[in-house]
Amino acid sequence: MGIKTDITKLLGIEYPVIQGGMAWVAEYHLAAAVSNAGGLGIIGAASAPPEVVREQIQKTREFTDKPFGVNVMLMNPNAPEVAQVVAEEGVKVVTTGAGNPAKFMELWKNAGIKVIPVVASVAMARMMEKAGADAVVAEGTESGGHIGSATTMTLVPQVVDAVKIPVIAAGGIGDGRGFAAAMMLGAKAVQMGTRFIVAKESIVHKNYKDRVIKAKDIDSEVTGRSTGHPIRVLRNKMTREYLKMESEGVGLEELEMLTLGSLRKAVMDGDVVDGSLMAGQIAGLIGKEQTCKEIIEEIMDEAEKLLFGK
Ligand code: TUI
Repeated sequence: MGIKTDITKLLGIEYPVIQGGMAWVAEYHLAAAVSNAGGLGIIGAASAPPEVVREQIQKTREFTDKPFGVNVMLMNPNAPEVAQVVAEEGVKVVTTGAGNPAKFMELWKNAGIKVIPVVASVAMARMMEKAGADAVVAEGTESGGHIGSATTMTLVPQVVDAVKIPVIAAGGIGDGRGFAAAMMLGAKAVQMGTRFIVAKESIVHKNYKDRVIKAKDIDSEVTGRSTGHPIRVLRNKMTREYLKMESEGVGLEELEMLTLGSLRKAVMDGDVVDGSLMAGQIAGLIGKEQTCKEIIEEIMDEAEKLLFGK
């Protein structure tokens, strides 16, 4: 049966589990697999050119007839064109990250799209509700990639109290216990990224998956705090060099040279030495590769036992 919430109803999905819009990782194989498993698969547009995003949407449709979404990364200079493609293609759901999507809200609402901004603060959640968002993802600093500063434990209940629209919890959730805890904080669904990096259907290079699987609780590091773009990644040679340069006050441009293309290197080439291994703090809990169906069903079974004593 599964747990039905305002979010399963809003999105027409079976389980209240949404996949994170991870750059390079969240492409059509993963998105279609998550949607086919009853969650909401997401294509991460990241820095991809608009026509590549269109192709990804069309590919996803070949592999699933279930709802799926696109994450629009707002720091991408191409975001306006990507926003347009998403509207033209009649995508059902958009999530956004790393910025304020207010300027695209009218375009998306007119196209009948459900808009779910990812926020890292109560103020941004309130602003998004006013702008017409259908729900928000409250993402804690435990997450991988670009992060805010509040923890999931503190952010989620404060956002729940501040807005009337449904809240989706993200950051540090990787199993049924995390799911159940999110429900206790008032969330109506969870968004997970790190656990889906190691999905069988994820195209991420084996070396990267192995680093996630072997990661311990304190193996992540935050680079870029001094640049205003903090990014959580697993520790390696790249992070050691980056953090050293940051502490020496090296400029933004030189730092960006170090990370430029480094996520692609990690995901596609399996370069776990110089690559950027974005992952959340929950990586330490994740122990094996499983299909998206196995991941979602395991989490839902565990959560139902905890929440309803089944
Ligand atoms: O967006 C994410 N996670 C990401 S995006 C990404 S790609 C990237 N690469 C290099 C530099 C920057 C990004 C990797 N991981 N998560 C959602 C998220 N959004 N976390 C925090 C925020 C956020 C931050 C500020 C949302 C809104 C916001 O508003 C600022 C403003 O006022 O515009």
